[in-house]
Amino acid sequence: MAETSCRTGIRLGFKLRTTPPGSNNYILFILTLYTFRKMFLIFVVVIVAVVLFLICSFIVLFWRSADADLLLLFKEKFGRGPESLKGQVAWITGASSGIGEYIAYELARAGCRLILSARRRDELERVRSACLREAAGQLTADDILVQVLDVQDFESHKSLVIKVLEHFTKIDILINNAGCSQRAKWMDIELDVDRTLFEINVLGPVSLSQVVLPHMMKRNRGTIVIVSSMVGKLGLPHSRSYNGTKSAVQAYFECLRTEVADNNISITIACPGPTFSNLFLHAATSKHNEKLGRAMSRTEKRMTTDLCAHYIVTALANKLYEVWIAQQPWLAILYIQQYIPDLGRCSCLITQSSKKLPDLLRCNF
Ligand SMILES: *[C@@H]1O[C@H](CO)[C@@H](O)[C@H](O)[C@H]1NC(C)=O
Ligand SMILES: CC(=O)N[C@H]1CO[C@H](CO)[C@@H](O)[C@@H]1O
Repeated sequence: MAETSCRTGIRLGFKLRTTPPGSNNYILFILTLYTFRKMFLIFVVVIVAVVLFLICSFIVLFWRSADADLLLLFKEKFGRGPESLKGQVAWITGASSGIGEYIAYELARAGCRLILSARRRDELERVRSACLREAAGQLTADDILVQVLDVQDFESHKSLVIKVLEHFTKIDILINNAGCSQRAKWMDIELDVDRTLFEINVLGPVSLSQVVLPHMMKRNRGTIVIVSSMVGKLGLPHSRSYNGTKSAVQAYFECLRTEVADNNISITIACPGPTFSNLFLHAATSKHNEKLGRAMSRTEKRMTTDLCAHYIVTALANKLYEVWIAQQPWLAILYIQQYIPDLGRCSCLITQSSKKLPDLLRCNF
């Protein structure tokens, strides 16, 4: 080996020494080209570095402010807007406050006719008046129906559907938004609390959807929305029944999706992270029939209710199946947990023992 390269060296040396005297220009040209090539390379490297830097900064800036999954963000920019739903009839449960109330405003602005449902009639009437204002003349009083409904009163659902159909003759969209959160230690929770939350968060939406679906199937169109939660995707301390029910409701409607796709019926499951609402006022604790009764403080790091509602309506307009709506770092945690489950679960952010991020942990969903 060594011998060969040595001989090559001698051969090269010989060649150089035997260059004819008249070829100085030629050598100069090669040298210039060589120098130029070096500069050219440097130039290319600098340009590539600058472009990479710009791309990376853009990604970092974009990612830091991202507050929904990437497909939803894309559709929000380039997909169909809420106005594409104009004229459709949408039924919203839990419409008297929080995310449900703001979904109603978003749909009213889009020109949808609405059925507002919850248990408190006076609150529904307030939302109805606000919807008529938001609609800015697109809707008349007849276009918004207030329908008192208790999701746990399964027996009543069928007759309510008949009443709604008498008024509007069709239901295009059913938004199962009513739900109940929780704050209690796993070990302290009474089984009755699990039962109640299962009825409100799972069986309620299942029962109502089951009586609306025959109508949708007959028309060969329709959309069912489930307002789930980020905890349907990952566990949080102190919310066993809530986490369990949100996880369950997603599975129930995933099964439905597989059965009704041929009927042109789409399912949208929205998983919001921390969002401003009255969730904690009525949230469950460990005791049966006890309410947490806590208001959210304005200083908490949460998404505004109207932005969350806007994303949910965008997801529905674009027929997206599952969307995540959460600010950082929750969005990043969701991505990590979804794609690298073990890394996601060892992240200190979502274990109770984390002392470093107390503010984040005070957040609930
Ligand atoms: C499916 O439903 C959409 C409305 O959600 C409608 O525009 C479309 O025409 C329907 N397609 C068929 C094949 O019925
Ligand atoms: C604490 C807990 O039960 N977390 C679960 C919440 O639901 C998801 C399923 O979507 C599970 O993966 C979590 O373990």
